[in-house]
Amino acid sequence: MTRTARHTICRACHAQCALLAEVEDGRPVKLYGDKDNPIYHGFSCIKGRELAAYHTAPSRLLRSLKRGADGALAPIGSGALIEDMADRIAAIVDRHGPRAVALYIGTHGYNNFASSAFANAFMDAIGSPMKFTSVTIDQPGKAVSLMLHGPWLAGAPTIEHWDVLTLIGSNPIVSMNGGLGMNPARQLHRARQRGMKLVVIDPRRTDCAEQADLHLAVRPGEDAPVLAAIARLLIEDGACDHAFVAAEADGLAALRAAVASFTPEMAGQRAGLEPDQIRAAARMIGQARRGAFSAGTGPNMAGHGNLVEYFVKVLTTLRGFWRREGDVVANPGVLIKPAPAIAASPGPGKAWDLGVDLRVRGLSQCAAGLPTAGLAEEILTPGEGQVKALIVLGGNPVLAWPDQIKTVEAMKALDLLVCFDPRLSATAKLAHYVVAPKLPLEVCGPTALNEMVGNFGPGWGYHRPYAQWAEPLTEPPYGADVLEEWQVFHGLATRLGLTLQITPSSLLDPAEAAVNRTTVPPGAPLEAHDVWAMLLKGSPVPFEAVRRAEAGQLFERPEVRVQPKPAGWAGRLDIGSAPMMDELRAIAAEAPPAADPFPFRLISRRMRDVLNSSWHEHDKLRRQHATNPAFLNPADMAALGLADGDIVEIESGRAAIRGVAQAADDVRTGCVSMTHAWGGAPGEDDDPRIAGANTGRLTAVDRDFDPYTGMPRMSAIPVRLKAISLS
Ligand SMILES: Nc1nc2c(c(=O)[nH]1)N[C@H]1C(S)=C(S)[C@@H](COP(=O)(O)OP(=O)(O)OC[C@H]3O[C@@H](n4cnc5c(=O)[nH]c(N)nc54)[C@H](O)[C@@H]3O)O[C@H]1N2
Ligand SMILES: Nc1nc2c(c(=O)[nH]1)N[C@H]1C(S)=C(S)[C@@H](COP(=O)(O)OP(=O)(O)OC[C@H]3O[C@@H](n4cnc5c(=O)[nH]c(N)nc54)[C@H](O)[C@@H]3O)O[C@H]1N2
Ligand code: SF4
Ligand SMILES: [Mo]
Repeated sequence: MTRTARHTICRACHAQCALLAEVEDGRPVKLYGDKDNPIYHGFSCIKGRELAAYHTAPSRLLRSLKRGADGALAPIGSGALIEDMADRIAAIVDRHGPRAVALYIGTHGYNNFASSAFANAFMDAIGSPMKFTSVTIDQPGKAVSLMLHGPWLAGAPTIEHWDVLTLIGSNPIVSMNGGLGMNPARQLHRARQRGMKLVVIDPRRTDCAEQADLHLAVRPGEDAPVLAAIARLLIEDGACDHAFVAAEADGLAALRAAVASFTPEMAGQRAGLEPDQIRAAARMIGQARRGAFSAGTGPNMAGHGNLVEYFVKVLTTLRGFWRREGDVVANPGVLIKPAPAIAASPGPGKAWDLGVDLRVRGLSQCAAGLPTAGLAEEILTPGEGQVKALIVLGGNPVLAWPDQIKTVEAMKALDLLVCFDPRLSATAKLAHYVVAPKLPLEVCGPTALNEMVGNFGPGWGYHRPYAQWAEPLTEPPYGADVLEEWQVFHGLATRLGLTLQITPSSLLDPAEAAVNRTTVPPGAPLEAHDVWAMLLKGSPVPFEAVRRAEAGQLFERPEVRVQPKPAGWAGRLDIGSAPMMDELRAIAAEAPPAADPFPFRLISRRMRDVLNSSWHEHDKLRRQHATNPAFLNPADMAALGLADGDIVEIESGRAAIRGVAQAADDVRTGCVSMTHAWGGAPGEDDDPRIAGANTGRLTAVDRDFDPYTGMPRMSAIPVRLKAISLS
């Protein structure tokens, strides 16, 4: 037996870490972080190190499944699968029109861009606009607020230039969300050694909060008042960069008026903080020469997500923390072509009503996409345009969407549910077809996803011109009949005689991407490399060069400096957006809360060893937490008469779930901190000690929802608790 070491890319989450694999007889036997990698410096997490086992897990589907006349799922060969599915889709389009077919791309539909590109092209080819993704149940406020504020074309400086970082409900040391880049703990350590200050606003003392200079343990859902108070203090105390604001932004007067009532006392009262804590944060931010703000899923899901993300941008503008004329652009792009580096903004754009309307709750396509929180109702609402077929690509609606009760009802109401999933997920269990895909180490691909998310904000993606390419490291297990997702969509199109137009992922400008599409006629012979050449068309570094970067490397790029704003440029940022200022005024006008029948707040979180609904069955990773505990402050545990391992009933206005209580002194009192995407479907998961509990069941999509994204509260959910016993 010979053991060889090979480079590969972990594709278990968006971070795309560089791994070294020890391969024996064509099988990876050991995976670990590559300490020589210039970006990751040896970083990996347990999921990446266990990625090989993920490929050979007993739960993995090695063949696709079809539901037969007897109602049971049975294996089907990939050729027959494609023909069968294509005919079912065609019949639905013929009978109900193309809008009856919807696509939902979840977390694992992005890592291989070929999957999402072919899925979207297939939807275009059948003529359906009903393309949904998990982005609208994640942090949609990022895209919505970007349009309300306007993008700053030159972007933000990278971490080595920050004197202060403010994290609002995000824990990148565990989640790899934005803020700290790759190898987040190392980045934070180095930045702090250099003197960077860290402010964390989070009801939980997170891994990042442990290292913060200031931790504001905010009451869930009360971030907007705190940020408004910080904005007010910056403006009042002269820490606002008035020259930058005057030159580049409109709306200061409207902002000043809207934040006027948000004194540190008023915001502190709402948020359960000392006014001096808010003053201290404003001072730290106000004294920094440069810095950054990054918000995560917590506040995005806690009721005022757009407003919080809007304030992230407004505060950046008030402090002039953007990249300026003459600054070096640290990463001028390798796989993804960035916006032109000009010290200017094209100005705000439309954030909703972007062309496609849903038939429910007055929702429309927003800047983050079609509201996924409205899709279950689209399926359940009869009439012209009703969705009858759903293709789920790497997602798990039953466990991950808000309002689990309605979601399951919708999945069951479909004429056709297709799930691309390597295991029989809670959603796949309800499907008519389960398509078994190849897994990451069996396919080729680059680090394009992580470079792409570099556009989400500071501390996302790569802070250097880095890329890696991976060839397949291993074959699918013996006897498997699995395809890449793009091959299935190409097969469906071929069967239906449809031509696919493949849009490059490298070109973010829609007009430029459109003219660089590649036409794929039905039956065209295609290899994975041909597909990647289409997807990387127009990339700053040509595909052929990237393909040689199997170890992951920095690329020599001509230096790019931020260019001055061209004469006569009209676009300006907007820091006083009317709908955002109205939302803020409505918060200020809220009456103080009366006696609350639901006095606790259930708050979202991530756990290191699982990724949403994935990795729950993995033995090695289950050792720490077999399920998703209900983490509670010890004082609350005592008051409720709960001990570790006891069962607690968590009841909202919508439903009740049962959780396993666990004391955690990092959780603010009055909060239950619990991760999502566990449990089974309603009626299925009796014992939370075995299956966990589904927090999505506590929410209702048609109550307390955001008018633009349709998202109900998925964090800061009002609940009441009581100890119960399970017999
Ligand atoms: N209450 C509450 N709800 C939430 C959240 C929260 O914090 N609180 N978080 C929200 C967020 S941020 C998100 S992103 C969504 C997640 O929503 P989803 O993306 O819909 O959910 P996941 O559980 O990530 O589903 C991923 C599925 O992909 C499958 N899979 C794994 N590998 C592959 C592969 O290689 N190919 C294919 N085709 N499939 C694969 C997995 O088995 C799994 O079934 O949930 C949201 N829901
Ligand atoms: N290990 C691991 N990594 C993951 C995932 C995973 O499941 N496991 N999921 C991936 C996905 S899909 C995503 S979108 C990212 C998300 O990445 P992050 O947004 O960083 O996710 P979390 O670690 O849950 O951090 C959210 C924080 O918000 C806090 N919070 C909850 N409610 C509020 C509130 O009202 N206000 C404030 N200020 N804070 C609040 C929580 O206490 C928590 O610490 O992580 C990704 N990475
Ligand atoms: S952080 Fe994500 S990409 Fe990196 S090793 Fe863990 S799962 Fe893989
Ligand atoms: Mo997410």
